[in-house]
Amino acid sequence: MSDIAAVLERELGAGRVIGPGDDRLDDYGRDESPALLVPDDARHPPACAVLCERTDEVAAVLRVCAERGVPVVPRGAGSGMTGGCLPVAGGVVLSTERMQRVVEIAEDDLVAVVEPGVITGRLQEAVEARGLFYPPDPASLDFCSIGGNAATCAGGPRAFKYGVTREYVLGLEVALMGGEVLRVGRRTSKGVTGYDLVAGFVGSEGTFGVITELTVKLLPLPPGVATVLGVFADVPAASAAITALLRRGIRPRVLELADRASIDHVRPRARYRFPDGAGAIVLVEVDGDPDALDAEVERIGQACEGAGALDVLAAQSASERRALWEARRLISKSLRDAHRVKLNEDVCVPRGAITEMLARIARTSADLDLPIAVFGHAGDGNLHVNVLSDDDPADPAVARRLDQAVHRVLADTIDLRGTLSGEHGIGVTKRDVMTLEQSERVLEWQRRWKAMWDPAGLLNPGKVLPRRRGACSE
Ligand code: 2HG
Ligand code: ZN
Repeated sequence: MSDIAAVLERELGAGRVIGPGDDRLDDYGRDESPALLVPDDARHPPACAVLCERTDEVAAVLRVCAERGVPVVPRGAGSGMTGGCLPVAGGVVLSTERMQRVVEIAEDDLVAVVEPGVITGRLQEAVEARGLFYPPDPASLDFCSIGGNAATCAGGPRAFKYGVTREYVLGLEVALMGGEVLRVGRRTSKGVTGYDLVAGFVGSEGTFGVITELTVKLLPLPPGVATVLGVFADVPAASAAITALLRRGIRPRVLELADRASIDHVRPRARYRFPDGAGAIVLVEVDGDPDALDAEVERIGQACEGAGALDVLAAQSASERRALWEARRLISKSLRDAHRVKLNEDVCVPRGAITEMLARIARTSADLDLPIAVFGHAGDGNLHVNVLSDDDPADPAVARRLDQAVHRVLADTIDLRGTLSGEHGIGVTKRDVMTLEQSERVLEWQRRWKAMWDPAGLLNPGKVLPRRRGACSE
């Protein structure tokens, strides 16, 4: 066992440190990010992984590592898609996966207090059983954890109506490099006392501190939900339906889009039988008073039909709703299973620019002869652009084409006044393209912000901010 692993085992006790030689250690050097997007100099196995169970243990790890100058990489469930929890400089992976307690669900206060390892879907079930609602619903909700959601400010389909994780985190307990433990924020829904430190920690991808407890806002559970699927011949028709339904004053909680390539990948697996000629789908969900939902569904149907829908399906039962969601949630996995390479960008463009963005993506796909599947949260302009290939990425010509495709997607996003990541974060895979969007001065102020919390740069080093004078590979 390495030196640091032995020290931490003495500190935390037996069975809590996964050291070199243990088969499980490899898992702590991986997440869901595409290997091709992780820079070569950022691949390092961790020295060890530590399974913390309490705040004082997290603080102890941060103290011991700070004293010895060892990097620490916080990790939730490892479901991130941009390498935010990869140990790119080696060091200790600090896992909060065992911190799984729902400390409190306070019905009258409309808050829950939870440890960071609680699986998001389990929190939702626990509060829904009491008539309450925690809206953020990342696609990975069955296996991602709430601490990781807060660290990356995760989104999800329901963000269109309800907003992203940041809107639900009221207060945090965080442990800083060196071992100090702070409580920031509040338990009330409103509050403007001092600077908004919670907003800074949320989305900082574990580079400011390690979240050890969260106080999250809950809402009353909407009494009714209705789900509608519109199927169209192409993306422009689907976009026209989206515009039409928003102009009718409908405020769906979900407004999802998927293109032909995405549909073709889920078609063989989904229970819903997509009509031939399906070139785009729009998944719409509304919630609220059950008596009012039928009329809303009717208006959504009219908006879809007015835009030339090939089929409109309003789910009549919980099982039909599940079938529609299953088709949507299967897209990411189906693309991954079908191709040797799946490079997923997570760009966000102003909603009015979606059709233009998709047209540009189609040109990039044709010019570079690479299939590109696009799906995602159209209501927010958040598009998951997946560049696909079955060729060997070790072939320099293939690698160059893939790199060009990704850079064209990013450049078009910025050109259309969008942003590089809508919900997956920057991590390590997008770190060096930050300069496409943000000025050197803005990056410099962010470096100072990071240095305030972690002057020695030991907490999750190599993430979010590009190296000085960040290089873009094109
Ligand atoms: C989703 O919305 C996820 O399904 C995954 O954010 C996105 O695989 C992807 O590109
Ligand atoms: Zn998504």
